[in-house]
Amino acid sequence: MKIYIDGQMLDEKDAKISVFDHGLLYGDGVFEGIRFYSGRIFRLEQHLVRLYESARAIALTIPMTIEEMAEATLKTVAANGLRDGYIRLLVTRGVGTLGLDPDRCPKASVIIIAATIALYPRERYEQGLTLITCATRRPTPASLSPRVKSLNYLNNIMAKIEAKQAGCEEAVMLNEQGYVAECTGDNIFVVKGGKVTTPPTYSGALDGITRHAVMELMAKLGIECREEVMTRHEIYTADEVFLTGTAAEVIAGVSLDRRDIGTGKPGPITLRLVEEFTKMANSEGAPVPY
Ligand code: PXG
Repeated sequence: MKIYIDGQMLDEKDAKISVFDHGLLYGDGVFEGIRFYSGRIFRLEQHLVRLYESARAIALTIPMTIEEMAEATLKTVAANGLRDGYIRLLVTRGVGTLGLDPDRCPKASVIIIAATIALYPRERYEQGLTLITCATRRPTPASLSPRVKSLNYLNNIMAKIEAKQAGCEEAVMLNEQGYVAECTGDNIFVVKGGKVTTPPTYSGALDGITRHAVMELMAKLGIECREEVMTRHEIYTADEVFLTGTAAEVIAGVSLDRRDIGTGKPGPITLRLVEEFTKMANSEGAPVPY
């Protein structure tokens, strides 16, 4: 595997970062997870815009332009000869001293990994995921905005641990007020009476790229979708629930807190969107220069 670090394409065994990198010492940095399908990177520009916005929000200067970043990302995929897979792109604050001060880190580091990912086994896409509500809340925007895709994912990891300890696959995370925000690495959608709702970003949801793509698909298919503040009640009483995320793609949620959602099986709107998303993902994107 070839990994991009700060302008160099390195073998996996040589792809190392300093123990003084503030990305490691403090989780000081931002990242993206991006998929590519059939030799094209899906929504590359949207991912990079979000990356640069996350960086801007934490006052981190990325030492290359967005165009240079796009080129480096495409080249990393090409160098690995992969046609379908997953990119992890990180920008860390860089090497600094043992102290919080980011001004002691003269240059941010850029790391690009192109690999493959399988979050869930195939049968989960047919049977759906079991969900629990976790006690860990989405952080309030009064601390770090939940819109920043930062290298500190401990909150989400704590939520994932809760889900797994409860014997479930995913956790529904509420915000401080108790409204539904999202899952640990996915946005959430609820279907009722043929209409779809999803929490707005101000409920604590990340502005997901897959969320946007699926909303576009629904508009095209004539399925009404609205952003609405919601509680767990809407999930308990839904006909269908589905999650969207780069890694998970589109996947059904079939129970919450051991209560079946609808029939307890993936519903027709979810299955239709899974199918349409696969088509969309395989028919657009920035071509990789192999
Ligand atoms: N919410 C959160 C908190 C996320 O981290 C999404 C929603 C979905 O957004 P996109 O743009 O990917 O549609 C994410 C995505 C994983 C994993 O293993 C997922 C994410 C990051 C790291 C790992 O599922 N981010």
